[in-house]
Amino acid sequence: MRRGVMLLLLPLLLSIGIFPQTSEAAGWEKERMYFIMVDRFENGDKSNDLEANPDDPKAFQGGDLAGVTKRLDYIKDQGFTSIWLTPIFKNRPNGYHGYWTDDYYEIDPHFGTKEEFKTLVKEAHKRDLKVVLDLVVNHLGPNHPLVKEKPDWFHKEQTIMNWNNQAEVENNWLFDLPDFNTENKEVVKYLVDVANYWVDETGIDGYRLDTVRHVPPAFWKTFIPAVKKEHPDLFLLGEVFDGDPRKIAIYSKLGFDSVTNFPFYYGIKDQFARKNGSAEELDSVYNRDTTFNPKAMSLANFIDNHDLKRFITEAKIGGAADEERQLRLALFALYAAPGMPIVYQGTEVAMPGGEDPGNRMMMEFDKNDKMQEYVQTLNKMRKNYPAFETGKQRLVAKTDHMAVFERKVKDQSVLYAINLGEKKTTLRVKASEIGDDQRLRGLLFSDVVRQDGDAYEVTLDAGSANGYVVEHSQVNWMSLVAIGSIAPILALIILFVHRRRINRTKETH
Ligand SMILES: [Ca+2]
Ligand SMILES: [Ca+2]
Repeated sequence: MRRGVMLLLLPLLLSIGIFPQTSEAAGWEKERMYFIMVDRFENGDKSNDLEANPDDPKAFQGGDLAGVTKRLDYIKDQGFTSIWLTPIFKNRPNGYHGYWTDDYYEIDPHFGTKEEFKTLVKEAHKRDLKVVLDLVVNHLGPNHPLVKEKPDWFHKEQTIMNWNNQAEVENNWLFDLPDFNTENKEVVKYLVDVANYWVDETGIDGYRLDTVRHVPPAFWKTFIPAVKKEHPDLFLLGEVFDGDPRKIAIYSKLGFDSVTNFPFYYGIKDQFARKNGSAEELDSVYNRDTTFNPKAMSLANFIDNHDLKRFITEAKIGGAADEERQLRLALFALYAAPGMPIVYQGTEVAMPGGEDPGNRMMMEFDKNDKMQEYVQTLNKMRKNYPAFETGKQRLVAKTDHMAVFERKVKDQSVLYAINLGEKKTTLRVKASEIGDDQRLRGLLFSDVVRQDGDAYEVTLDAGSANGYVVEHSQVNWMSLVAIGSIAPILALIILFVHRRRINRTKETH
């Protein structure tokens, strides 16, 4: 009987909006990306290990495409929607990271074969996981035949010395790596063809373009439309290694769908990787990003990667009271704040690691299942409450170490609160900020905050965080009318069942 009533009520409840529904158009900020360094992830095929040497962290370790395919279910179960792989093309010896291309049209034998890559993409798509490939167009490996065959395809050999001189950053060599002369039209065509080839051949969903600020903007103005002309839905994520939001904005405007948000990264590192940081920093980062960049919502956020010390190690250096707790808080901010979250392999099991190669140790899948569960919860929170994906952000209450933010889309409002301090703290969110007669329902751990006079009191323990969905505390009048209108029907059903029971009772006696 009770189930019958629920079935009757369900379409009604849905139609009057008691359950959250959202329909905001969004792009890749709806993705939750997992970043894989192929050589350091999973050894799925020992026969391609070649000279891999587990004792030398600067040598190949044996990870490969078959290993990634094997772990797709793991990635899916963690709650991610896309993967980004470090470059997989044939590399110069010891190019385990893939950034020293020797052949743009062949897979490095340590990683596997073209067929294995096609299988990876197919299996990822079966699981609704998108695949983004790393591509380097600034430079290639010194052994690439083009270096000798086409000397006019490269800038004059001189290493970048002054990193503040943009002409030098764009036109000089990054260490000993031959720098493409992208002013040469043949070079542009060659690189556009490479990009289109791998999409046509394998069906990948996008590229993460390496060292973007080392390539003149004129190249991107040609490259991006040329690739998008063939593949309009292709996702292009540019790596711009710069903490200045004005510089990030320049590249956003060139047509990348997303650009790495180093200003967000530095904000997190400065305030979360220590004791008693300021959660309000997330407001400053967002305001700076949005002031300069109309595409700020689509920036790619991260708390560490293969070029940076791992977050938990930064927290140790920063003197945090509990490094793992700080990692949880940083991950929470990554998922709650505007921008597409990217998690670097190993961060979900709290792997430590300093500078390269310390930050590139072989993935340890069984290191920390509690942290994995936490990342699953964060992925679910963002998935279930789309305001976390596309909602605009507003600071609604703050004190020294704690802050409460609102994220809002048309028909959904969520809050998130972070306490970076070492004391339990209560913040009063004024009712004028989020409306009267609401209740805040906790998403990470259960908590219901009701209106108290002219405010809502949000309390957090030291070093903790929570997300909240903002809901009406009472059923609104529309719901009452709707429920009222089905009351006679319910009464009839109850009467009917009751009578049948009486009849049955009579029959059995
Ligand atoms: Ca292998
Ligand atoms: Ca260059």
